[in-house]
Amino acid sequence: MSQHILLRHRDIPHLDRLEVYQQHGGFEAFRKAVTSLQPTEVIQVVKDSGLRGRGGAGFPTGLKWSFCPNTIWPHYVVANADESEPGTFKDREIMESNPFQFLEGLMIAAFAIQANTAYIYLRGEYWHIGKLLDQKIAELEAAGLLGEGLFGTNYSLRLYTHMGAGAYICGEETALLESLEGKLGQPRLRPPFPAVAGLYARPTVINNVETLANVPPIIQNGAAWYRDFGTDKSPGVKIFSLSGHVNRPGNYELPLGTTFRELIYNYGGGIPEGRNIKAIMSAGASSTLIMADERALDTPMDYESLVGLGASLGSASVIVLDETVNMAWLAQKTTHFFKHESCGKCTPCREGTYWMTHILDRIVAGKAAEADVELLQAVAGQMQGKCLCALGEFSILPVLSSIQKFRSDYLEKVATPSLEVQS
Ligand code: L3W
Repeated sequence: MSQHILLRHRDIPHLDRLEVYQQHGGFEAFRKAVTSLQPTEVIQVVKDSGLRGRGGAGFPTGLKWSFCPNTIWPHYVVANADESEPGTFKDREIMESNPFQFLEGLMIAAFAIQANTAYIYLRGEYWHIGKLLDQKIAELEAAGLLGEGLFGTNYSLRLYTHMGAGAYICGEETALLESLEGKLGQPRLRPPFPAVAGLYARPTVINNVETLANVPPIIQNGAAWYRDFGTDKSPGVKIFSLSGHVNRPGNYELPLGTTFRELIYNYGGGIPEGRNIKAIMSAGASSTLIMADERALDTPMDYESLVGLGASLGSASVIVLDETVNMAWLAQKTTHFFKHESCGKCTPCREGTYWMTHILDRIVAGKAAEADVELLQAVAGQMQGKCLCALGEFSILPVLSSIQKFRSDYLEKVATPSLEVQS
């Protein structure tokens, strides 16, 4: 897009400086919300805009905010900045280069649910961003945009950053809350959802960084303006993190509903050395592999259309795989990742990722029999629907889809059709 809504720093130099951000309308939306709108009105605008969660699940943002009961206090907002999905690197760019837009969105969310305290939970590897945000928060306090009695009203707000320790599972919202409370980062059973019993068992809204960065322009320009972008059911813009076998990897802010073909060939410059595309992962490692045929390439990337391919948009980390990739090898890589990141709390995920890794290691090493492919499929199938959180459920997606769609890649690796070679 020629003019960005989220990656505005690409159009406006030094947007990470408070005075520059304010010269370009910064914090007018927050001021407008606090001084002239009721919290319920803010929630209604966000609901009307159709904004959906950009962290993976696509849950309607305004609806999530409206779930916080007004009978239990205090309320909290937590920004999920634990960006850990392989192939996802969009929140990093927002926080590094357009930090005030994200912070303003967080502040508006806090006002909307009348929270006086909000936290930013960052993955451990983003320590430099934690320091940067601490500086920006101090600048906002000095400028009177954060603190007590904002704009002469009785609304007060404080922001705090909190560093994780580099565990993927802490991107799962309830594991994040456990970690933020100082406990081991392991998921809680839901329900209750955090909107009712979250941080310290109080109503808590947890939103991804990109979701929050959408909020100031929505409040400033209105819900109808936002709906001019994207599709009817998936309005707005999305940052697609494009990586893998493309000539120009990177973050691309595009309307939801842009096709894979446009992203990969027009923006990403196509596949290196003119090779053929073989598969696409649309949601990082947590993806069902999409066979990159003509139909798939012309599929709009939004929350609805990918379902037709048996896949999902997730956080829109689009990984492109060309014809040189063996999909059994790919499944081995993703499974090793999930095994390493499994928190161990639930047995299906802890044991399942362990055994899938072993079988895949054998297959990729050429030491397996064809029956091992069936065994792998059976292990993955036994995990399905039985894990405590999405991590375990997602770990089987590349495995099952690669067996289903790229079985010949497995057969290429299978040394002998005899079970005797199993170790
Ligand atoms: C109240 C109900 N709240 C659902 C809320 C829920 C959550 C959101 C989505 O994430 C994806 C996956 C991962 N009352 C509610 C309700 N909610 N029903 O809506 O919930 P759900 O269950 O559809 O998805 P999920 O399991 O929370 C699955 C990705 O999210 N994920 C997130 C990672 C995000 C980051 C990040 O933002 N930096 O790391 C991890 O599992 O990939 O696509 O808020 O509470 N009846």
